[in-house]
Amino acid sequence: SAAPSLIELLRAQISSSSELSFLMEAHDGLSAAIAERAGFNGLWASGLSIACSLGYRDANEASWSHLVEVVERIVDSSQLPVLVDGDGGFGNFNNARLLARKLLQRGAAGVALEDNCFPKINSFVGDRHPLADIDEFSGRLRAVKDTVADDLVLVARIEALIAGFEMDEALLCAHVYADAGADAILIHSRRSTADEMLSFARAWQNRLPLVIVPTKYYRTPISVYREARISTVIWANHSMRAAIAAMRQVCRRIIAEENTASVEPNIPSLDEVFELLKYDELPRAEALYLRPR
Ligand code: SPV
Ligand code: MG
Repeated sequence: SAAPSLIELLRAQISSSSELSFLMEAHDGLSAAIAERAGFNGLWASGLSIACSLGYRDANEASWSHLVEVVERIVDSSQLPVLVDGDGGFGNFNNARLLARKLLQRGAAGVALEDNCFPKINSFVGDRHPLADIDEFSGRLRAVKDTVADDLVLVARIEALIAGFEMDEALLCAHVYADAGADAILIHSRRSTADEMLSFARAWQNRLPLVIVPTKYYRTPISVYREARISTVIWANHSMRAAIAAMRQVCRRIIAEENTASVEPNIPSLDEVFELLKYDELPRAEALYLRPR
């Protein structure tokens, strides 16, 4: 039988609550290739990390078309399924379904939509986060579902706990979004412990698979998520943050030493760069296609 498609791979990862899956952040083709080589089985096209790599703030400063362009590079640079951070869908139901259709055309395997208003701001910035009306947001989900059907995994992301609402509100949203056709629920929390997320998981009882983003509660051992039957963990921004640290270090050294001799042993050689991006394929293709017949 044919190899499973990227959408089938992502659906299998997200829908299994018996095996925990991991999605690694990618923000460009290079970070996607590195995550794949490291052994990850799926990618998270992070809005924060993509914005950051472009020099934008995670506040819908990059347009939907810009996001789609970056996603194409991420999809092209690995063989992995890509779950795209679609923010709130860049507007109302119409913008959301347009985004989903474009992401599908560019080879994404899934999209996560969050229940906030345009323009959004990153969940960890400030403390006032206006939420979308629950019915209006459900309309966005239904419009996406009617547009892409089962060709894209649809993750509904709940920002109620981020916005300071009680657990009951978050659960109500999750049930309404499940009814609207979501394939999985992403429950977001800004707490430094997993307690809030775990009490949601207990009450939710896996009506749909749960996706989590333990950026702030990173001290929690992974066994806790397995016991709670979480389906998917997203490492949302760590390659981007690692790149900042590495680039800072190399810049500081070069400016101080006016020479690159001491940084050279600590950075990948150009040959490693060429290997990562498969330059060796080119002479093989040349032998096939440049040779006179
Ligand atoms: C992202 O990676 O852009 C996310 C996760 O949406 S968070 O930054 O936690 O909102
Ligand atoms: Mg985001």
